[in-house]
Amino acid sequence: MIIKRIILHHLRIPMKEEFKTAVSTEKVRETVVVELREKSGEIGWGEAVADSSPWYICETVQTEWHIIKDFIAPTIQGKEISAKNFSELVKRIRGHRMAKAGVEFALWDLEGKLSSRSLKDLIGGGRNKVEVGLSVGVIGDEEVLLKAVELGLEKGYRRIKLKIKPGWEVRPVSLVRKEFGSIPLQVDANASFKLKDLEIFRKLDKYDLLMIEQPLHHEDLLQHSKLQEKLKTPLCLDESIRSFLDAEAAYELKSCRVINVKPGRVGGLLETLIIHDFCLKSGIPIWIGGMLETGVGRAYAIAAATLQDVKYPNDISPSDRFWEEDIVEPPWILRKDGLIEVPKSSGIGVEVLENVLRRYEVNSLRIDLS
Ligand code: OSB
Ligand code: MG
Repeated sequence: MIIKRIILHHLRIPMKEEFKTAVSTEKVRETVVVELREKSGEIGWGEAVADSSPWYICETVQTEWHIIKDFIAPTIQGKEISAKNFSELVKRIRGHRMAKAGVEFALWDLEGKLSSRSLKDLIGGGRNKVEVGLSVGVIGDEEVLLKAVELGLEKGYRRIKLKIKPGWEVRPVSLVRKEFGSIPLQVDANASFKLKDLEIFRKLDKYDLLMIEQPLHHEDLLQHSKLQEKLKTPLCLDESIRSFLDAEAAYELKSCRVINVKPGRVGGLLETLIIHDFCLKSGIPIWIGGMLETGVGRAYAIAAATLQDVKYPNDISPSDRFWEEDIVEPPWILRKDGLIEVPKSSGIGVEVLENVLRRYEVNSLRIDLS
């Protein structure tokens, strides 16, 4: 493929409900939707999933814009490019994995459309439906929390993940266990604790959680290994796994027993496949995380969730959880049994609604490569 034009769309979309983690509160989601025009005229869509602030990871909408415009675009100009050789082409650019993934995703969409194959087929996924869990923000109010969990279970979500932070950890877990019994339950700390908080984790260890996600520093592997050794609950790493090398080191160091793979966080679907194959071989189950993506980003998460080593429900909420109107058609729908169907049609399998996209667009940039 030869890319003739890149169009960046900076979107600002109000959220139906606020989403609060240990480190951030989101009421409006900003994101960069990447549109690629191939020389055949075919269009591919991707999403660079960083937010407006670097609270979760170091990238932001603005750094993605800068890296795509000033480094990725000139690097791919005039080159014969594929979804699988892209990461090699841009490897001189260090880090900035979300920016890279935004473009890489769109290349997979193009490849799918040009060969009439779905994303799932292109990456060798198996399932026709993927399991979905609910990620419940740091709510702070006990009644509101229980209501949110009840509603989630009613809607069919297959597990509940509670966001925790210092001061909101054991209590919400004990409340939910007491009210809802042995439901599949896990927690996510977004790197807000320290090793010296061991007593809190020893308490959490008694609640039969599926896993404790990213308790310690966002770049740490060593301290997680020390914590994992002391707990029977599996630790799951999210922020700390930026690439295959991190996954390999985490395995060797025994820093976790589960990995949350976010295709955007690790630089795209190719790196997702490399991590997947390594984890499968090494006996580390994975699942696919979410970044409050629009329907474009969700397509890639859903494709990744069809892979064989995905052994837990994924953070892939349907379009109507956060969006009044998603930018894709049809929207992603959660079935009553907690599954989302994987599209069979070519590329991302959904259509981008350009009129809706325009409504949320606050900036756009056309980069001609010919
Ligand atoms: O840590 O998993 C996380 C959302 C934004 C940033 C970080 C995280 C999350 C989620 C996923 O918990 C929520 C979703 O996309 O459904
Ligand atoms: Mg997480």
